[in-house]
Order: sequence, then structure tokens, then C-alpha cells
Amino acid sequence: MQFQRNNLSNEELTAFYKKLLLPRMIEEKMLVLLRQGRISKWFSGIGQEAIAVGATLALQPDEWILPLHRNLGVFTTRNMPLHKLFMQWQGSENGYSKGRERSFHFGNKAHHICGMISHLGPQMTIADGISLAHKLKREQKISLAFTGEGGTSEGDFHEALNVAAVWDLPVIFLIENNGYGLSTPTHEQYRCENLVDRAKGYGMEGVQVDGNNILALYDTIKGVRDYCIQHQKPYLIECTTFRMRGHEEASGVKYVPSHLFEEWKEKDPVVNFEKYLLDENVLSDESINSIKEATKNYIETELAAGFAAPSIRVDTNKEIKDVYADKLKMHGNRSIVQAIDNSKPGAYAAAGNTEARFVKAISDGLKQSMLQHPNLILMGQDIAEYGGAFKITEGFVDLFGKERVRNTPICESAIVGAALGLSLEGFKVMMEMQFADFVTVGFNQVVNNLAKLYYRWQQHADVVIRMPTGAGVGAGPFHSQSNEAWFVHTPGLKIVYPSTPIDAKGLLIAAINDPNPVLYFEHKALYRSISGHVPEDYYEIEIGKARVVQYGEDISIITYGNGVHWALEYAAANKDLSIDITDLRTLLPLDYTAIKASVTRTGKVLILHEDTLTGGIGGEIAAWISEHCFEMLDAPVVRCASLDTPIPFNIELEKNFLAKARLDESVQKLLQY
Ligand SMILES: Cc1ncc(C[n+]2csc(CCOP(=O)(O)OP(=O)(O)O)c2C)c(N)n1
Repeated sequence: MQFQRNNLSNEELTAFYKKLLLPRMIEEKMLVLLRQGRISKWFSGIGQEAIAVGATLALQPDEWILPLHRNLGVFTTRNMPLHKLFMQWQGSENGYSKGRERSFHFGNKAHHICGMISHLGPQMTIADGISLAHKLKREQKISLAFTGEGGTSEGDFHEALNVAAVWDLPVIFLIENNGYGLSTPTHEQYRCENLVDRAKGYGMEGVQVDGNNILALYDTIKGVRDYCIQHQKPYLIECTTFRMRGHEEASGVKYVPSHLFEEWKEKDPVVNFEKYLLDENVLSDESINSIKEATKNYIETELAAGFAAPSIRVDTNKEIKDVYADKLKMHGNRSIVQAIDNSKPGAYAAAGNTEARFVKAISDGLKQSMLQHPNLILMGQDIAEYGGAFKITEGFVDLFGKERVRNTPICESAIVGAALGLSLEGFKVMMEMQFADFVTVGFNQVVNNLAKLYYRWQQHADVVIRMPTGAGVGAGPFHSQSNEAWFVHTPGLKIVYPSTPIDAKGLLIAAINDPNPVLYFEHKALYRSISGHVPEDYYEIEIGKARVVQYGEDISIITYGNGVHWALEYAAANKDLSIDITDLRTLLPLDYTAIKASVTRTGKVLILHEDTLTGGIGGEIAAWISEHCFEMLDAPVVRCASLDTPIPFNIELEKNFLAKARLDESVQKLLQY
């Protein structure tokens, strides 16, 4: 192995050696503890340390790194105290994730490390967002995302590299090619000769480097970093190395030919560097021994402190509270917005109103939010000059420029990930899904990255995703779905779903002001069919608060979205009935107080939604009512929902599919009970 010190001093080389040795010695200790049954699981990076350490040394301490499960060297080189790391691995309350995350699945803003989720690839897209933040702030910084060669087969790898190239983002994608993805060898993983060859296909530079040579890595990554900053471009680095142990310690290495271990043992990154430093007279046997002794003592002392951590105290309230970031804390210094409480019929009647369509109310709320928050970035397909598929952002480019109103390539997963990256660097993001249906290709990022981030390591995800949803326009199975229930099941998200222009504007403003990830469902059929009074002010409608549309005595209809208009239409056509209508407005969290109040008023409840019946939110509400309002009920709770089929294209079939077709039947069933 050829080492070139370039102009590194003896002190610097010694410091590098110490940084390289530390993760090796920690790991060796971990293997002992594992055998003793004192720790549970371990993903070893033995033999690959030079990559994590070299990369971290080549970056500035305030540049984000997005490491994976074998990158202990990133955490130690960023000087995270070992006792706290150890507490993290033990699931201690005093670790970095309060016992909520395993091994390296955590991040820490102070150390500029963004933790992985198990799914590997999504990390790379977050790096895009961080680098976009640096670019927008004109900072001379990069971010660096790790991936294994296995992870390069994921769609997120492709999406992340493509976005970085198209947007000229200063980001380094680093492939740690260690020969195996669990048991899968490289020839079953990809067909190109070298993974770095892919760089050209994305329109970026790439380089392959010996991943066991810390000086080559340091020098290469430092140079690449300079390039990325100077040229404002991404870069792909492939580091060749080998996984010297099993995928994780319990899984063994039977599938790896033993000669490979012999060959790669010769290339051990620590042993070879040590030998080089001896040959160069930078270190002596004596100094090496004393460094090892000091490292051993440090590890023992820190482990003792780690083991001394008190057992976890389980506190359910704290667990539930920590799913969402506190709004006041996050936005203590923002200007006060007017809060409108129109939760009761006729409650809001202020001067200065204009009559606006649903679509304009959304657009106005977004525009005012852009004026209010200079750090708010909009991203979505065709939202810039074209104005978006539904023209919500028409004219926005002229007002706010293309940096803040960003067209994206067609890659929902990468854009949700990039939104999260922007949020890590203090931006707010509104992403427009062109149709709510397309969230499926960004699903992982929404439910695993956005939703769980705050609970996992107390970092908020300040992202709103607008979801043009719903049927009624003959658009068929992939442009008409109601998919809100998929997300209602995911703690960490907030789900809002306005049905009127006044709520559409106020809820969007509230969603953007909220530091948590909010999915904002807007029904396409309402865009241009519904108008109403909308205050010109900048105001919020409170998230989590339902609205009584009208009071009644015979039956309650609890609904949201287009269901509100079906219920109103039905009530208008059946004046002999006294129907109590509640518009939920927010589906997560649900306004149980308002639900209970409606049950109390009538004792007969119909839950109406456009979503299909099985697994829809109606089931959840019905269960809650039967559990908490049983004595008030005069009939079983009835659900009226769309058919349990995909949404058909033919308009007659679609009409038959929609819940509205069975509304009268459902009401009659309830009345006649
Ligand atoms: C989306 C997803 N699929 C499968 C897995 C299971 N899994 C965890 S690590 C791993 C191998 C990853 O290989 P590679 O990216 O080469 O990284 P390495 O483990 O070799 O460092 C697999 C299959 C996962 N975590 N996420």
C-alpha cells in the first residue's frame, strides 16, 4: 500500500493514526462484550475504518455527514463522547435518542451528523437538501452521504444523484464498496464494471480510491470537497474495501471464500498505516504502545461510565409528547398571526373578506406564507413557470424567483428527502405532490423519515406536503385516490383536510407555521366548484379543531373534504330532517371533543368519507365512539364510504363507486334503526 503524506506534519499524521485506531479498538472491545452477552447486536466496520475516518477528517466539523451502520469512525472522529455513544447502543435514556433508536440510527445536529433509517438509500436524498441549503445561503460548504454498494441498487441512489446533478448541488456521494451486501456479492448486485462509472451517466465527476488507505482518502476527499464548492457540483467517490466480518456479528461469513479474508488482511488500513508511520519514523514502537495504552484506558473509563447509566424510566406521557415538536418553542419569534376560530356555524363574520374559490384561497395562503417566511422553499413538478398542474403557484416565480419556487425532476422520494435536508439547515419547505396518488413513490420518506425524525433524535422536520386528492372528475385509478388513511396510521405526521376556502387558507398557513411534517389534502373537485368568504389577512385555522357546519337533532354526519358538501347537499334536499354536520378539518390529531359533542346532540351517527370503507378513518372514529360514547348512542354507528374497489374511470362507474351514491341509503338505515 502506497502512502503519500503530501505536506502533512508528523503531528497531523499522529493525530490521524489516533483517529483511525480509536474505532478499531472500540470495535475489538465490542466484540468481547458481545461474546460476554453484555451488548446485543453489532454491525462491524473492522477493515473499513479508513473511509469513515478519512472522510470526516477531510470535512469541516460543521459540514453534515450522513453515515450508515458501519461508520463508527464518523462518530468518533466528530468527537462524540464514547460513554454517550455507548449509552446510545445500550438503549439508555441518556444516549442520543433517549432509548428510542438502535445502533447508529440517530443523528445529532451539534455534530452535524444525520442518522440513517434502516432503509439505507434515503440518506442520499437528504444530503441533496442540505447541500441545496448551503447553495441558497451562499455558504462554502458541502454535505457527504455514505452508501454501501448494495444501497446503490436502490431507487433513492439514482434519484439523489440525478437531483444533485440537475440542481448543481455541492454534495459528495461516497460508495463504500466492501464486496457484499449481507450475503450478496457484487456480481449479483450490479453489472457495470465499477460503480464509479455511473457518475458519467448522471453528468457528474467521479473517482475510485483505495478505501483502506487513509491518506489517499483524506487527500482525495479534501480535493473533491474543494471542487464541489468551487464548481458548485456533486461528485461520486467509490471506495474499494472489504467487509472483514459478517453483515452483523450473529450472521456469520460462510458464504465468503476464505482466501478473500487472507488477501484483504494484508491490506488492513490500521496495520498498514501504523507500519508506514514506523517506517517514516513518525512513530516508534514505544509511542505506538503508549497511544494504544491511552486509547484502551479511555475506552475502559468511558465504558464504565456508559454501563453506569441508570436503567430507563418508562414514562408514557413523555413518549407520546415527544412524537411532535412543540410549535411555540420552534416559532417563538415569528410574527403573530391572527387566529380565526370558525369552529361554530356563523362564528366568523369579519370585515375585509373577499369571495374566493377554493383554489385561490390555497394560492393566497401560500403566497402570504412566502412573504412571511423568507426561508420557505416550494418544490414540485412543474410548479415554477407553468404554475403547477392546478395553477396554485401561477405567477409565483415572478414574485419569489426560481430559487424559492423550484421545479423538480420526477422523483418524489428524493424531493421529500431533500425537503428534510433543507429543514435540517433551518428552511421551511412546501412540496407539491402533483397528485396525491404519486405519494406512493415517496411513501418511505414520508412515513419513516419525516414522521419519525423528531421522536428518534429530537430534530424537527419542517415540511408541508400538499396533496391534490380525490375523485369526481373521471380521472381513473391513479389520479383520484383518497389515501389519507395510509398516513393517519403514522404517528409523527399531522393530516389536515379542509373543505372550505376560509379553512383552506388558514389551515395551509397553520401547516406551514407548524414545525412538524403536515400532509395537506386538497380535494381537486373543490378547486373551482366551491367559493366562499376568505379574509384577506394572514391568519391561521387551528390544526386539530373540527368545525360544526350546522347543528341538528335527528342524526349526526361526521365527515370532511368533499363529504361536507355531499352532506350539505343532502340536508338541503331533505329539509324535514334535522342533520348535525361536523367537518373534521384535521384527521390527525382528531378532534374527539367535537366528535363527542355531535354524538351527544343526536345519538345517531353516520360517518361519511370518500375514501374506501375497509381501513378508512371511519372505522377508527366508529371504534372511538363505541368505546367512549356508548351510553349516548341510540343506534350503531353507520359508515358510508366508497366501494372497496379501485376507482373506475367511466363517470357512471365512478359515481357508483363514490360514497355519495349510498348516502341516502345509509341515512335511512340509521333513521330506521
Ligand atoms: C430497503 C432495505 N432493504 C433491505 C434491507 C436489509 N439490509 C440491511 S443492510 C443490507 C446490506 C446492505 O449492503 P450494502 O449497502 O453493501 O452495505 P454494507 O452492509 O455492505 O455496509 C441489507 C440487505 C434494508 N435495511 N433496507
